[in-house]
Amino acid sequence: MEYQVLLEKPKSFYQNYPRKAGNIEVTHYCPGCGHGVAHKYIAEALDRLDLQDRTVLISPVGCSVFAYYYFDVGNEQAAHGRAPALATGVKRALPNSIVISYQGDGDLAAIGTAEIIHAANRGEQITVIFINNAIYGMTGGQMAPTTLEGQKTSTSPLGRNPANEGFPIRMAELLATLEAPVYVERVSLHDVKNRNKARQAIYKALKCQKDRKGFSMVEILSQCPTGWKMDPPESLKWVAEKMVSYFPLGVKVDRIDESEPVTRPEQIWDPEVIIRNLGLVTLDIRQRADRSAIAEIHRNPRFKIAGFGGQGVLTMGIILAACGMIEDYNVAWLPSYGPEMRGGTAHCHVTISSKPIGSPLVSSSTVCIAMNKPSQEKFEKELVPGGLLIRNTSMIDVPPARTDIDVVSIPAAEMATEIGSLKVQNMVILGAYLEKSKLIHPETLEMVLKGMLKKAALLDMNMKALEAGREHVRKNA
Ligand SMILES: Cc1ncc(C[n+]2csc(CCOP(=O)(O)OP(=O)(O)O)c2C)c(N)n1
Ligand code: SF4
Repeated sequence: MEYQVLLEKPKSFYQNYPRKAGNIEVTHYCPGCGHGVAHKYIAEALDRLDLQDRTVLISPVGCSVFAYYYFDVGNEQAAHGRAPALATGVKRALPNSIVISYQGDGDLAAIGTAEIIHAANRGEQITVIFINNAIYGMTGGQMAPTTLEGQKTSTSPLGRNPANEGFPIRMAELLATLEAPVYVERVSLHDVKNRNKARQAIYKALKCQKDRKGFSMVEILSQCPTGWKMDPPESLKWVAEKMVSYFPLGVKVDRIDESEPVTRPEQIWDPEVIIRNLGLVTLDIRQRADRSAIAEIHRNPRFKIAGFGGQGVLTMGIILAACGMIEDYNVAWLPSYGPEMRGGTAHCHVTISSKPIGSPLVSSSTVCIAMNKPSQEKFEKELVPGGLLIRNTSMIDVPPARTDIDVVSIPAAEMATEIGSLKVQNMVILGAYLEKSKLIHPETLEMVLKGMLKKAALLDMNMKALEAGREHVRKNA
């Protein structure tokens, strides 16, 4: 492999590192810390492989949480342990990006164990840089899953005892037992020779991703002088003498040469394919509501739909999202419910938009559907001025507190019971909403319901409920 020593600062770093506190010429890491060295090798490899403009670095929770201050690439910061999940999302949404999940051992091997194992097992085309410093550095030196036997930390003051705390986990070996990973190597930063090997391994892992070969991970044995209460030279010695003997260095898996470049099938993201696979479409005719007839407030709506579990709150959201997909909108549906089977509270966030959706969370809604009193009280506050509140007055005996919103009051539960089943109260509400907003073509909705409800009698009752809701709005307009 052609190798060139770079003496200048890699381009993939910012020239300086402006941040709230601290000297902008240097990083926030402690003197002698391994993170900065690992950062340098990543930046060098990105330069050499010409990947800077395509790279998204996911920083974790841990001492490296601020990696985004240093790398002049796309940056995201994940919740603790979730970097591989976020990396998966980024890579799948942007298949041409180069995605790096940068993680400490508390992050990757404790709280994030499930995420890393499943990302590796799925063969996500990401590169994981795993900094194993045998401790939780950021929070003051607690025991990590990689803490060595006998090692004293603030939470194992007598030394780690396997009888009590289990044995240190060898993550590289563990992931190497899986079928999918293409390249996994463990390296160390304790001397020049090993640093060069670390530099080459990081380059190789990123090249593996560039060549679309599959999942790669480099585990780096890295010194944490502060957490270990040592000076930097002592900490290097400790890595060499203690860590390397428990965590053997070297390649654990290398299937790069025998692996064909993988391209994930793009059509999987085609909404039409998804809708058909879900059985949501039974007809070929695709109708669209006339968008020019939709009032401004009802374009690109953001919903909060809430009630008791069992009131069809989540289903209402799914139906709306499915209708939006069929009519070529971007959609998001995010459910939230308690652990109870029935009777707990449930709500969902739904966004239907002709623009890209940044986040599925709806914190300020244009439509609030309240199926019961607590839902009205909790969520009407979030409506934008002029937004629409649809309230199921069968279950709400207080008026809305807001006076700057549009309100549709409808006794949906009573109307549904009259039609034949309390279960269709959500359809009464949906009918009312669609009549009011004109967002979705009636045939689109019928198509979705036909896909979901296979029994004719059930479909009939749901269609009646929808019509009853529409009729209510027409009469009370
Ligand atoms: C959900 C959650 N739990 C716990 C924490 C506290 N916390 C912050 S960093 C950290 C451990 C970091 O250790 P490691 O991943 O080894 O990284 P290092 O700091 O050593 O680089 C913990 C437990 C948190 N921020 N979020
Ligand atoms: S606490 Fe340890 S891992 Fe964190 S910056 Fe300091 S030396 Fe590095």
